Amino acid sequence: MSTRGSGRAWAALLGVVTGAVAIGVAQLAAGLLEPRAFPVLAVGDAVVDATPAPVKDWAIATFGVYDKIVLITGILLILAAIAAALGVLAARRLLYGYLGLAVFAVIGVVAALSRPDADPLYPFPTLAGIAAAALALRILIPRAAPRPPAVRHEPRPAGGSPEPTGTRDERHAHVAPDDPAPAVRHERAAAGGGVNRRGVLVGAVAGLGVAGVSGALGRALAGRLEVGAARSEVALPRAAVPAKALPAGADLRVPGLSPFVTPNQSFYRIDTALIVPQVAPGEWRLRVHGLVDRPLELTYADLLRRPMTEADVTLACVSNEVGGDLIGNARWLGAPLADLLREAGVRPGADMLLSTSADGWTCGTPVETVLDGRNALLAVAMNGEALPVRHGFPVRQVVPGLYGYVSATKWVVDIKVTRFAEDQAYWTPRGWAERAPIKTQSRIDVPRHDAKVKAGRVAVAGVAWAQHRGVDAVEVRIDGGEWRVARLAETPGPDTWRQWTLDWDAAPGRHRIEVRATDVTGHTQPQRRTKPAPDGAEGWHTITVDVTP
Ligand SMILES: Nc1nc2c(c(=O)[nH]1)N[C@H]1C(S)=C(S)[C@@H](COP(=O)(O)O)O[C@H]1N2
Ligand SMILES: [Mo]
Repeated sequence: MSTRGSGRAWAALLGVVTGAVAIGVAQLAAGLLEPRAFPVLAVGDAVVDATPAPVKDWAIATFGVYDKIVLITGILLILAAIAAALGVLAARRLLYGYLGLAVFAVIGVVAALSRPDADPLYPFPTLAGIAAAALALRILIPRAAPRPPAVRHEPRPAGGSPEPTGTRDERHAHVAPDDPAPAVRHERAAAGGGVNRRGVLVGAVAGLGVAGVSGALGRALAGRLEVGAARSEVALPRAAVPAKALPAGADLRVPGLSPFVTPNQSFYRIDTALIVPQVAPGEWRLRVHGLVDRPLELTYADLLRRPMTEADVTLACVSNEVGGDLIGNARWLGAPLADLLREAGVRPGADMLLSTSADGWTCGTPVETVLDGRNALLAVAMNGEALPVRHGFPVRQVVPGLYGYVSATKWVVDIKVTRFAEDQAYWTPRGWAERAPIKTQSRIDVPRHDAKVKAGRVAVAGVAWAQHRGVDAVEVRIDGGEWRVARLAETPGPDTWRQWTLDWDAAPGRHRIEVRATDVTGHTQPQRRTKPAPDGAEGWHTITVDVTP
Protein backbone atom coordinates (compact mmCIF):
# COMPACT_ATOMS: atom_id res chain seq x y z
CA MET A 1 0.00 0.00 0.00
CA SER A 2 1.26 3.45 -0.80
CA THR A 3 1.93 5.94 1.95
CA ARG A 4 -1.16 7.89 0.97
CA GLY A 5 -3.32 4.80 0.69
CA SER A 6 -2.35 3.47 4.06
CA GLY A 7 -2.91 6.84 5.71
CA ARG A 8 -6.35 6.83 4.17
CA ALA A 9 -7.11 3.35 5.44
CA TRP A 10 -6.19 4.41 8.96
CA ALA A 11 -8.31 7.52 8.66
CA ALA A 12 -11.23 5.37 7.46
CA LEU A 13 -10.77 3.06 10.45
CA LEU A 14 -10.78 6.02 12.82
CA GLY A 15 -13.87 7.36 11.04
CA VAL A 16 -15.67 4.10 11.78
CA VAL A 17 -14.49 4.27 15.41
CA THR A 18 -15.83 7.82 15.59
CA GLY A 19 -19.17 6.56 14.28
CA ALA A 20 -19.18 3.84 16.93
CA VAL A 21 -18.53 6.45 19.63
CA ALA A 22 -21.47 8.48 18.30
CA ILE A 23 -23.79 5.47 18.43
CA GLY A 24 -22.60 4.28 21.82
CA VAL A 25 -22.97 7.70 23.45
CA ALA A 26 -26.34 8.24 21.75
CA GLN A 27 -27.47 4.88 23.13
CA LEU A 28 -26.37 5.94 26.60
CA ALA A 29 -28.27 9.23 26.35
CA ALA A 30 -31.33 7.39 24.99
CA GLY A 31 -31.14 4.90 27.86
CA LEU A 32 -31.07 7.78 30.33
CA LEU A 33 -33.79 9.84 28.68
CA GLU A 34 -35.97 7.90 26.25
CA PRO A 35 -34.99 4.58 24.61
CA ARG A 36 -37.08 5.27 21.53
CA ALA A 37 -35.14 8.43 20.77
CA PHE A 38 -32.05 6.33 20.01
CA PRO A 39 -31.24 7.84 16.60
CA VAL A 40 -30.61 4.54 14.80
CA LEU A 41 -34.11 3.45 15.77
CA ALA A 42 -35.63 6.83 15.04
CA VAL A 43 -34.08 6.81 11.57
CA GLY A 44 -35.19 3.19 11.11
CA ASP A 45 -38.72 4.10 12.15
CA ALA A 46 -38.72 7.04 9.78
CA VAL A 47 -37.43 4.78 6.99
CA VAL A 48 -40.24 2.30 7.71
CA ASP A 49 -42.82 5.06 7.51
CA ALA A 50 -41.36 6.54 4.35
CA THR A 51 -40.85 3.23 2.55
CA PRO A 52 -43.28 2.77 -0.33
CA ALA A 53 -45.76 -0.03 0.29
CA PRO A 54 -44.41 -2.37 -2.44
CA VAL A 55 -40.91 -2.22 -0.98
CA LYS A 56 -42.29 -2.94 2.48
CA ASP A 57 -44.26 -5.88 1.13
CA TRP A 58 -41.15 -7.15 -0.55
CA ALA A 59 -39.20 -6.80 2.70
CA ILE A 60 -41.85 -8.67 4.67
CA ALA A 61 -42.05 -11.36 1.99
CA THR A 62 -38.27 -11.71 1.75
CA PHE A 63 -37.14 -11.33 5.35
CA GLY A 64 -40.38 -12.20 7.14
CA VAL A 65 -40.08 -11.69 10.86
CA TYR A 66 -36.39 -10.73 10.40
CA ASP A 67 -37.27 -7.58 8.48
CA LYS A 68 -36.42 -5.33 11.43
CA ILE A 69 -33.03 -6.93 12.07
CA VAL A 70 -32.22 -6.63 8.38
CA LEU A 71 -33.24 -2.97 8.37
CA ILE A 72 -31.18 -2.07 11.45
CA THR A 73 -28.17 -4.00 10.16
CA GLY A 74 -28.52 -2.21 6.82
CA ILE A 75 -28.61 1.18 8.52
CA LEU A 76 -25.54 0.33 10.61
CA LEU A 77 -23.60 -0.86 7.55
CA ILE A 78 -24.47 2.31 5.63
CA LEU A 79 -23.46 4.40 8.65
CA ALA A 80 -20.15 2.53 8.89
CA ALA A 81 -19.43 3.19 5.21
CA ILE A 82 -20.25 6.88 5.53
CA ALA A 83 -18.25 7.13 8.77
CA ALA A 84 -15.23 5.65 6.98
CA ALA A 85 -15.56 8.20 4.21
CA LEU A 86 -15.92 10.99 6.76
CA GLY A 87 -12.75 9.79 8.46
CA VAL A 88 -10.85 10.13 5.19
CA LEU A 89 -12.30 13.58 4.54
CA ALA A 90 -11.59 14.69 8.09
CA ALA A 91 -7.98 13.61 7.72
CA ARG A 92 -7.71 16.08 4.88
CA ARG A 93 -9.41 18.86 6.82
CA LEU A 94 -11.01 18.38 10.19
CA LEU A 95 -13.67 20.89 9.17
CA TYR A 96 -15.03 18.46 6.55
CA GLY A 97 -15.51 15.92 9.30
CA TYR A 98 -17.40 18.39 11.45
CA LEU A 99 -19.61 19.36 8.53
CA GLY A 100 -20.41 15.70 7.92
CA LEU A 101 -21.33 15.26 11.58
CA ALA A 102 -23.57 18.31 11.35
CA VAL A 103 -25.44 16.67 8.49
CA PHE A 104 -25.93 13.57 10.66
CA ALA A 105 -27.11 15.72 13.53
CA VAL A 106 -29.79 17.24 11.32
CA ILE A 107 -30.89 13.82 10.01
CA GLY A 108 -31.02 12.33 13.49
CA VAL A 109 -32.90 15.25 15.03
CA VAL A 110 -35.41 15.45 12.18
CA ALA A 111 -36.00 11.67 12.32
CA ALA A 112 -36.43 11.76 16.10
CA LEU A 113 -38.87 14.68 15.99
CA SER A 114 -40.83 13.02 13.19
CA ARG A 115 -41.85 10.19 15.53
CA PRO A 116 -45.53 10.39 16.35
CA ASP A 117 -44.81 10.09 20.07
CA ALA A 118 -41.85 12.49 20.02
CA ASP A 119 -41.37 14.85 22.93
CA PRO A 120 -38.81 17.65 23.42
CA LEU A 121 -36.27 15.15 24.79
CA TYR A 122 -36.06 13.26 21.51
CA PRO A 123 -33.24 15.29 19.86
CA PHE A 124 -30.89 14.88 22.83
CA PRO A 125 -29.52 11.38 22.21
CA THR A 126 -28.58 12.41 18.66
CA LEU A 127 -26.96 15.63 19.84
CA ALA A 128 -25.04 13.84 22.60
CA GLY A 129 -23.79 11.25 20.10
CA ILE A 130 -22.72 13.90 17.60
CA ALA A 131 -20.95 15.98 20.27
CA ALA A 132 -19.03 12.89 21.39
CA ALA A 133 -18.20 12.10 17.77
CA ALA A 134 -16.86 15.62 17.19
CA LEU A 135 -14.59 15.24 20.17
CA ALA A 136 -13.50 11.77 19.05
CA LEU A 137 -12.77 13.08 15.59
CA ARG A 138 -10.58 15.83 17.00
CA ILE A 139 -8.62 13.46 19.15
CA LEU A 140 -8.40 10.53 16.76
CA ILE A 141 -8.07 11.82 13.23
CA PRO A 142 -4.73 13.64 13.67
CA ARG A 143 -3.30 10.24 14.56
CA ALA A 144 -3.92 9.04 11.02
CA ALA A 145 -1.99 11.94 9.53
CA PRO A 146 1.30 10.74 8.05
CA ARG A 147 4.02 12.42 10.03
CA PRO A 148 6.74 13.85 7.89
CA PRO A 149 9.65 12.38 9.80
CA ALA A 150 12.08 13.56 7.16
CA VAL A 151 11.63 17.06 8.41
CA ARG A 152 11.82 16.44 12.11
CA HIS A 153 14.08 13.47 12.42
CA GLU A 154 16.24 12.93 9.37
CA PRO A 155 19.71 14.19 9.70
CA ARG A 156 20.29 16.01 6.45
CA PRO A 157 22.71 14.08 4.38
CA ALA A 158 25.89 15.86 3.66
CA GLY A 159 25.85 17.38 0.27
CA GLY A 160 22.72 19.34 0.92
CA SER A 161 20.30 17.20 -1.00
CA PRO A 162 16.78 17.95 0.21
CA GLU A 163 15.69 14.37 -0.38
CA PRO A 164 16.83 11.61 1.89
CA THR A 165 18.35 8.72 0.04
CA GLY A 166 17.57 5.07 0.20
CA THR A 167 14.28 3.27 0.35
CA ARG A 168 11.55 4.43 2.62
CA ASP A 169 12.18 1.71 5.13
CA GLU A 170 15.84 2.39 5.22
CA ARG A 171 15.08 5.99 5.83
CA HIS A 172 12.98 5.21 8.82
CA ALA A 173 15.50 2.81 10.10
CA HIS A 174 17.66 5.77 10.86
CA VAL A 175 17.26 6.73 14.44
CA ALA A 176 17.55 10.39 15.01
CA PRO A 177 19.84 11.18 17.88
CA ASP A 178 17.21 13.28 19.55
CA ASP A 179 14.45 10.70 19.28
CA PRO A 180 13.04 10.17 22.73
CA ALA A 181 11.40 6.85 21.97
CA PRO A 182 13.14 4.63 19.49
CA ALA A 183 10.60 1.86 19.98
CA VAL A 184 7.76 4.11 18.92
CA ARG A 185 9.76 5.18 16.04
CA HIS A 186 10.15 1.64 14.93
CA GLU A 187 6.37 1.30 14.89
CA ARG A 188 6.05 4.31 12.67
CA ALA A 189 8.49 2.83 10.33
CA ALA A 190 6.51 -0.38 10.10
CA ALA A 191 3.38 1.56 9.27
CA GLY A 192 5.12 2.39 6.08
CA GLY A 193 3.71 5.87 5.61
CA GLY A 194 5.01 7.66 8.60
CA VAL A 195 1.60 7.04 10.19
CA ASN A 196 1.85 6.50 13.89
CA ARG A 197 0.34 3.05 13.80
CA ARG A 198 0.48 2.49 17.52
CA GLY A 199 -1.14 5.87 18.07
CA VAL A 200 -3.91 4.92 15.66
CA LEU A 201 -4.48 1.55 17.26
CA VAL A 202 -4.49 2.92 20.80
CA GLY A 203 -6.95 5.59 19.70
CA ALA A 204 -9.16 3.05 17.95
CA VAL A 205 -9.22 0.71 20.93
CA ALA A 206 -9.95 3.57 23.30
CA GLY A 207 -12.74 4.82 21.02
CA LEU A 208 -14.28 1.37 20.71
CA GLY A 209 -14.02 1.01 24.48
CA VAL A 210 -15.94 4.23 25.02
CA ALA A 211 -18.50 3.14 22.41
CA GLY A 212 -18.92 -0.34 23.87
CA VAL A 213 -19.18 0.74 27.50
CA SER A 214 -21.61 3.59 26.85
CA GLY A 215 -23.66 1.46 24.44
CA ALA A 216 -23.95 -1.42 26.90
CA LEU A 217 -24.79 0.93 29.75
CA GLY A 218 -27.42 2.64 27.59
CA ARG A 219 -29.04 -0.68 26.74
CA ALA A 220 -29.09 -1.71 30.36
CA LEU A 221 -30.68 1.60 31.32
CA ALA A 222 -33.27 1.22 28.55
CA GLY A 223 -34.08 -2.21 29.94
CA ARG A 224 -34.89 -0.64 33.30
CA LEU A 225 -37.79 1.08 31.57
CA GLU A 226 -39.18 -2.18 30.24
CA VAL A 227 -42.44 -3.55 31.50
CA GLY A 228 -41.58 -7.25 31.66
CA ALA A 229 -41.64 -7.20 35.45
CA ALA A 230 -45.02 -5.46 35.63
CA ARG A 231 -46.33 -7.99 33.13
CA SER A 232 -45.34 -10.94 35.27
CA GLU A 233 -47.26 -9.44 38.18
CA VAL A 234 -50.58 -9.16 36.37
CA ALA A 235 -53.28 -11.30 37.97
CA LEU A 236 -55.57 -12.33 35.16
CA PRO A 237 -59.30 -12.29 35.91
CA ARG A 238 -61.50 -15.33 35.36
CA ALA A 239 -63.56 -15.38 32.21
CA ALA A 240 -67.24 -14.58 32.71
CA VAL A 241 -67.74 -16.33 29.36
CA PRO A 242 -65.11 -19.08 29.12
CA ALA A 243 -64.15 -20.59 25.79
CA LYS A 244 -65.65 -23.95 24.99
CA ALA A 245 -63.22 -26.78 25.69
CA LEU A 246 -61.31 -27.58 22.53
CA PRO A 247 -62.86 -30.56 20.74
CA ALA A 248 -60.61 -33.60 21.10
CA GLY A 249 -60.26 -33.78 17.35
CA ALA A 250 -59.12 -30.18 16.81
CA ASP A 251 -55.51 -31.25 16.55
CA LEU A 252 -54.78 -34.11 14.14
CA ARG A 253 -51.20 -34.28 15.41
CA VAL A 254 -49.74 -35.09 12.02
CA PRO A 255 -45.96 -34.60 12.24
CA GLY A 256 -45.02 -31.31 10.58
CA LEU A 257 -48.57 -29.94 10.66
CA SER A 258 -48.97 -26.59 12.47
CA PRO A 259 -50.41 -27.25 15.92
CA PHE A 260 -53.98 -26.03 16.41
CA VAL A 261 -52.84 -23.60 19.11
CA THR A 262 -49.81 -21.55 18.10
CA PRO A 263 -47.47 -21.15 21.09
CA ASN A 264 -46.88 -17.50 21.98
CA GLN A 265 -43.14 -17.87 21.39
CA SER A 266 -43.66 -18.90 17.77
CA PHE A 267 -46.63 -16.64 17.01
CA TYR A 268 -45.82 -14.42 14.03
CA ARG A 269 -45.20 -10.78 14.81
CA ILE A 270 -45.95 -7.93 12.44
CA ASP A 271 -45.89 -4.25 13.33
CA THR A 272 -44.15 -1.03 12.42
CA ALA A 273 -42.41 -0.70 15.80
CA LEU A 274 -38.63 -1.12 15.79
CA ILE A 275 -38.53 -1.37 19.50
CA VAL A 276 -41.47 -2.88 21.22
CA PRO A 277 -43.53 -0.18 22.94
CA GLN A 278 -43.26 -0.50 26.72
CA VAL A 279 -46.57 0.48 28.21
CA ALA A 280 -46.80 0.07 31.96
CA PRO A 281 -50.22 -1.27 32.98
CA GLY A 282 -50.32 1.31 35.78
CA GLU A 283 -50.03 4.10 33.24
CA TRP A 284 -52.24 2.61 30.58
CA ARG A 285 -55.44 4.51 29.76
CA LEU A 286 -57.95 3.85 27.03
CA ARG A 287 -59.93 6.77 25.76
CA VAL A 288 -63.13 6.10 23.81
CA HIS A 289 -64.35 9.29 22.19
CA GLY A 290 -65.52 10.90 18.96
CA LEU A 291 -69.05 10.24 17.73
CA VAL A 292 -70.31 8.98 21.09
CA ASP A 293 -72.79 10.28 23.62
CA ARG A 294 -70.58 9.60 26.65
CA PRO A 295 -66.80 9.60 26.10
CA LEU A 296 -65.04 7.10 28.36
CA GLU A 297 -61.64 6.70 29.89
CA LEU A 298 -60.55 3.40 31.40
CA THR A 299 -57.57 2.32 33.46
CA TYR A 300 -56.13 -1.19 33.27
CA ALA A 301 -57.81 -2.00 36.62
CA ASP A 302 -61.13 -0.73 35.23
CA LEU A 303 -60.73 -2.99 32.23
CA LEU A 304 -59.86 -6.06 34.30
CA ARG A 305 -63.00 -5.52 36.40
CA ARG A 306 -65.23 -5.84 33.34
CA PRO A 307 -66.77 -9.21 32.46
CA MET A 308 -64.24 -11.06 30.37
CA THR A 309 -64.80 -13.31 27.38
CA GLU A 310 -62.42 -16.03 26.30
CA ALA A 311 -62.29 -16.99 22.63
CA ASP A 312 -60.18 -18.97 20.17
CA VAL A 313 -59.39 -16.69 17.26
CA THR A 314 -56.95 -17.08 14.37
CA LEU A 315 -55.16 -13.85 13.46
CA ALA A 316 -53.91 -13.39 9.92
CA CYS A 317 -51.78 -10.75 8.27
CA VAL A 318 -52.88 -9.25 4.98
CA SER A 319 -49.25 -9.50 3.82
CA ASN A 320 -49.37 -13.27 4.04
CA GLU A 321 -48.58 -14.76 0.64
CA VAL A 322 -50.34 -17.87 -0.54
CA GLY A 323 -48.70 -20.64 1.48
CA GLY A 324 -47.14 -18.11 3.90
CA ASP A 325 -46.86 -18.30 7.64
CA LEU A 326 -48.07 -14.88 8.83
CA ILE A 327 -51.00 -16.50 10.60
CA GLY A 328 -51.47 -17.95 14.06
CA ASN A 329 -54.17 -19.19 16.36
CA ALA A 330 -54.51 -18.39 20.05
CA ARG A 331 -56.95 -18.33 22.94
CA TRP A 332 -57.60 -14.72 23.87
CA LEU A 333 -59.12 -13.29 27.03
CA GLY A 334 -60.60 -9.84 26.88
CA ALA A 335 -63.43 -7.43 27.47
CA PRO A 336 -66.01 -7.34 24.67
CA LEU A 337 -65.49 -4.17 22.66
CA ALA A 338 -69.19 -3.99 21.78
CA ASP A 339 -70.20 -3.59 25.45
CA LEU A 340 -67.84 -0.67 25.81
CA LEU A 341 -69.15 0.99 22.66
CA ARG A 342 -72.74 0.56 23.84
CA GLU A 343 -71.82 2.23 27.12
CA ALA A 344 -70.28 5.11 25.24
CA GLY A 345 -73.31 5.30 22.94
CA VAL A 346 -72.27 5.27 19.27
CA ARG A 347 -73.99 8.06 17.37
CA PRO A 348 -75.81 7.43 14.10
CA GLY A 349 -73.63 7.89 11.07
CA ALA A 350 -70.46 6.58 12.75
CA ASP A 351 -69.07 3.65 10.74
CA MET A 352 -65.39 3.40 11.79
CA LEU A 353 -63.34 2.86 14.91
CA LEU A 354 -59.99 4.55 14.52
CA SER A 355 -57.79 2.89 17.11
CA THR A 356 -54.34 4.22 17.96
CA SER A 357 -51.43 2.44 19.61
CA ALA A 358 -49.06 3.88 22.18
CA ASP A 359 -46.55 4.46 19.37
CA GLY A 360 -48.97 6.28 17.11
CA TRP A 361 -49.91 3.51 14.64
CA THR A 362 -53.56 3.64 13.60
CA CYS A 363 -56.13 1.15 12.44
CA GLY A 364 -59.65 1.51 11.03
CA THR A 365 -62.29 -1.08 11.91
CA PRO A 366 -65.93 -1.07 10.74
CA VAL A 367 -68.27 -0.31 13.64
CA GLU A 368 -70.91 -2.73 12.35
CA THR A 369 -68.43 -5.62 12.41
CA VAL A 370 -67.55 -4.95 16.03
CA LEU A 371 -71.23 -4.69 16.99
CA ASP A 372 -72.53 -7.72 15.04
CA GLY A 373 -72.15 -10.15 17.92
CA ARG A 374 -68.75 -11.66 17.12
CA ASN A 375 -66.04 -11.87 19.79
CA ALA A 376 -64.41 -8.51 19.17
CA LEU A 377 -62.22 -8.10 22.24
CA LEU A 378 -59.97 -5.72 24.08
CA ALA A 379 -57.67 -8.60 24.88
CA VAL A 380 -55.40 -8.78 27.92
CA ALA A 381 -54.24 -12.38 27.66
CA MET A 382 -53.03 -14.80 25.03
CA ASN A 383 -52.96 -18.56 25.59
CA GLY A 384 -53.37 -18.23 29.34
CA GLU A 385 -50.76 -15.57 30.05
CA ALA A 386 -50.79 -11.78 30.05
CA LEU A 387 -50.22 -10.57 26.49
CA PRO A 388 -46.56 -10.86 25.56
CA VAL A 389 -45.11 -7.37 25.21
CA ARG A 390 -44.47 -7.97 21.50
CA HIS A 391 -48.09 -8.90 21.03
CA GLY A 392 -49.51 -5.74 22.55
CA PHE A 393 -49.18 -5.74 26.33
CA PRO A 394 -51.11 -4.54 28.22
CA VAL A 395 -54.11 -4.39 25.87
CA ARG A 396 -54.77 -5.11 22.20
CA GLN A 397 -57.76 -5.50 19.95
CA VAL A 398 -58.77 -8.85 18.47
CA VAL A 399 -61.62 -8.99 15.95
CA PRO A 400 -62.34 -12.35 14.31
CA GLY A 401 -62.59 -12.25 10.53
CA LEU A 402 -60.59 -9.11 9.76
CA TYR A 403 -56.94 -8.92 8.78
CA GLY A 404 -54.69 -7.64 11.55
CA TYR A 405 -54.03 -4.23 10.02
CA VAL A 406 -57.73 -3.31 10.17
CA SER A 407 -58.52 -4.88 13.52
CA ALA A 408 -55.75 -6.05 15.80
CA THR A 409 -54.22 -2.87 17.26
CA LYS A 410 -51.55 -3.76 19.80
CA TRP A 411 -50.70 -1.43 22.70
CA VAL A 412 -54.05 0.23 22.00
CA VAL A 413 -54.61 3.46 23.94
CA ASP A 414 -57.25 5.37 22.02
CA ILE A 415 -60.44 4.53 20.13
CA LYS A 416 -62.06 7.30 18.17
CA VAL A 417 -65.54 6.59 16.88
CA THR A 418 -65.61 8.25 13.49
CA ARG A 419 -66.39 7.81 9.80
CA PHE A 420 -64.36 6.25 6.99
CA ALA A 421 -65.14 9.41 5.04
CA GLU A 422 -63.40 11.52 7.66
CA ASP A 423 -60.41 9.56 8.95
CA GLN A 424 -57.72 7.38 7.46
CA ALA A 425 -55.74 4.64 9.19
CA TYR A 426 -51.98 4.09 8.83
CA TRP A 427 -52.03 1.69 5.88
CA THR A 428 -54.78 3.28 3.82
CA PRO A 429 -52.72 6.00 2.12
CA ARG A 430 -50.01 3.38 1.63
CA GLY A 431 -52.05 1.38 -0.82
CA TRP A 432 -54.01 -1.08 1.32
CA ALA A 433 -57.76 -1.44 1.36
CA GLU A 434 -59.80 0.51 3.86
CA ARG A 435 -61.84 -2.58 4.71
CA ALA A 436 -60.33 -6.04 4.65
CA PRO A 437 -62.20 -9.17 5.70
CA ILE A 438 -59.96 -12.25 5.74
CA LYS A 439 -60.13 -14.29 2.54
CA THR A 440 -60.82 -18.02 2.49
CA GLN A 441 -57.43 -19.73 2.24
CA SER A 442 -55.71 -23.06 2.68
CA ARG A 443 -52.11 -24.13 3.05
CA ILE A 444 -50.21 -27.40 2.74
CA ASP A 445 -47.86 -27.89 5.72
CA VAL A 446 -46.69 -31.46 5.00
CA PRO A 447 -44.96 -32.55 2.95
CA ARG A 448 -42.91 -29.37 2.58
CA HIS A 449 -42.44 -27.92 -0.88
CA ASP A 450 -39.52 -29.63 -2.66
CA ALA A 451 -39.36 -32.36 -0.01
CA LYS A 452 -38.25 -35.88 -0.80
CA VAL A 453 -40.73 -38.47 0.42
CA LYS A 454 -40.77 -42.25 0.25
CA ALA A 455 -43.25 -43.88 -2.08
CA GLY A 456 -46.29 -45.39 -0.40
CA ARG A 457 -48.79 -43.85 1.97
CA VAL A 458 -48.01 -40.17 2.57
CA ALA A 459 -50.05 -37.95 4.88
CA VAL A 460 -50.73 -34.65 3.13
CA ALA A 461 -51.92 -32.16 5.73
CA GLY A 462 -52.34 -28.47 6.40
CA VAL A 463 -54.63 -25.75 7.65
CA ALA A 464 -57.49 -23.83 6.07
CA TRP A 465 -59.21 -20.70 7.29
CA ALA A 466 -62.20 -18.49 6.58
CA GLN A 467 -62.54 -16.64 9.87
CA HIS A 468 -66.04 -15.95 11.06
CA ARG A 469 -67.56 -17.85 8.14
CA GLY A 470 -65.97 -21.22 8.81
CA VAL A 471 -64.31 -23.79 6.56
CA ASP A 472 -66.75 -26.24 5.03
CA ALA A 473 -64.51 -28.37 2.82
CA VAL A 474 -60.90 -28.78 1.75
CA GLU A 475 -59.96 -30.55 -1.46
CA VAL A 476 -56.61 -31.73 -2.70
CA ARG A 477 -55.51 -32.82 -6.15
CA ILE A 478 -52.34 -34.40 -7.38
CA ASP A 479 -50.83 -33.57 -10.77
CA GLY A 480 -54.00 -31.81 -11.90
CA GLY A 481 -56.15 -34.95 -11.44
CA GLU A 482 -59.48 -35.34 -9.68
CA TRP A 483 -60.14 -33.22 -6.59
CA ARG A 484 -60.26 -35.42 -3.49
CA VAL A 485 -62.00 -34.36 -0.31
CA ALA A 486 -59.66 -34.06 2.68
CA ARG A 487 -60.62 -35.11 6.18
CA LEU A 488 -61.31 -32.05 8.33
CA ALA A 489 -60.38 -31.70 11.97
CA GLU A 490 -62.97 -30.37 14.38
CA THR A 491 -62.99 -26.71 15.35
CA PRO A 492 -64.38 -24.84 18.34
CA GLY A 493 -66.15 -22.46 15.94
CA PRO A 494 -65.87 -20.46 12.73
CA ASP A 495 -63.23 -18.02 14.01
CA THR A 496 -60.24 -20.38 13.94
CA TRP A 497 -58.34 -22.17 11.28
CA ARG A 498 -59.11 -25.80 10.65
CA GLN A 499 -56.64 -28.61 10.14
CA TRP A 500 -57.12 -31.07 7.31
CA THR A 501 -55.40 -34.23 6.09
CA LEU A 502 -55.51 -36.61 3.20
CA ASP A 503 -53.78 -39.94 2.71
CA TRP A 504 -52.00 -40.12 -0.59
CA ASP A 505 -50.62 -43.27 -2.17
CA ALA A 506 -47.50 -41.72 -3.64
CA ALA A 507 -45.85 -43.28 -6.68
CA PRO A 508 -42.19 -42.51 -7.47
CA GLY A 509 -41.54 -39.35 -9.46
CA ARG A 510 -42.07 -35.63 -9.17
CA HIS A 511 -45.59 -34.59 -8.22
CA ARG A 512 -47.58 -31.42 -7.87
CA ILE A 513 -50.02 -31.06 -4.98
CA GLU A 514 -52.71 -28.36 -4.92
CA VAL A 515 -55.21 -27.45 -2.23
CA ARG A 516 -58.37 -25.36 -2.16
CA ALA A 517 -60.92 -24.62 0.54
CA THR A 518 -64.62 -23.85 0.42
CA ASP A 519 -66.15 -21.77 3.19
CA VAL A 520 -69.54 -22.10 4.81
CA THR A 521 -71.05 -19.52 2.45
CA GLY A 522 -70.23 -21.91 -0.43
CA HIS A 523 -67.37 -19.80 -1.78
CA THR A 524 -64.43 -21.81 -3.11
CA GLN A 525 -60.96 -20.30 -3.35
CA PRO A 526 -60.20 -19.12 -6.89
CA GLN A 527 -57.26 -20.75 -8.62
CA ARG A 528 -55.42 -17.63 -9.69
CA ARG A 529 -52.73 -16.50 -7.31
CA THR A 530 -52.63 -12.81 -6.50
CA LYS A 531 -50.29 -10.66 -4.48
CA PRO A 532 -51.28 -9.56 -0.96
CA ALA A 533 -51.92 -5.89 -1.84
CA PRO A 534 -54.41 -4.30 -1.57
CA ASP A 535 -56.67 -6.63 0.42
CA GLY A 536 -55.07 -10.07 0.82
CA ALA A 537 -53.60 -12.76 -1.43
CA GLU A 538 -55.74 -15.49 -2.94
CA GLY A 539 -55.15 -18.56 -5.06
CA TRP A 540 -54.37 -22.22 -4.54
CA HIS A 541 -51.31 -23.18 -2.57
CA THR A 542 -49.31 -25.52 -4.78
CA ILE A 543 -46.22 -27.52 -3.95
CA THR A 544 -44.07 -30.09 -5.68
CA VAL A 545 -42.45 -33.09 -4.06
CA ASP A 546 -40.04 -35.79 -5.14
CA VAL A 547 -41.22 -39.29 -4.36
CA THR A 548 -38.38 -41.78 -4.19
CA PRO A 549 -38.97 -45.49 -4.67
N1 LIG B 1 -49.63 -1.00 17.30
C1 LIG B 1 -49.67 -1.79 16.24
N2 LIG B 1 -50.57 -2.79 16.19
C2 LIG B 1 -50.62 -3.61 15.13
C3 LIG B 1 -49.75 -3.42 14.03
C4 LIG B 1 -48.82 -2.36 14.09
O1 LIG B 1 -48.02 -2.13 13.17
N3 LIG B 1 -48.79 -1.58 15.22
N4 LIG B 1 -49.82 -4.28 12.96
C5 LIG B 1 -51.05 -5.03 12.76
C6 LIG B 1 -50.88 -6.12 11.83
S1 LIG B 1 -50.56 -5.68 10.22
C7 LIG B 1 -51.05 -7.43 12.19
S2 LIG B 1 -51.08 -8.62 11.02
C8 LIG B 1 -51.22 -7.82 13.59
C9 LIG B 1 -50.21 -8.85 13.98
O2 LIG B 1 -50.35 -9.16 15.34
P1 LIG B 1 -49.20 -10.01 16.04
O3 LIG B 1 -47.91 -9.30 15.82
O4 LIG B 1 -49.57 -10.14 17.47
O5 LIG B 1 -49.19 -11.36 15.34
O6 LIG B 1 -51.06 -6.72 14.45
C10 LIG B 1 -51.68 -5.53 14.05
N5 LIG B 1 -51.54 -4.59 15.11
MO1 LIG C 1 -50.64 -7.50 9.00
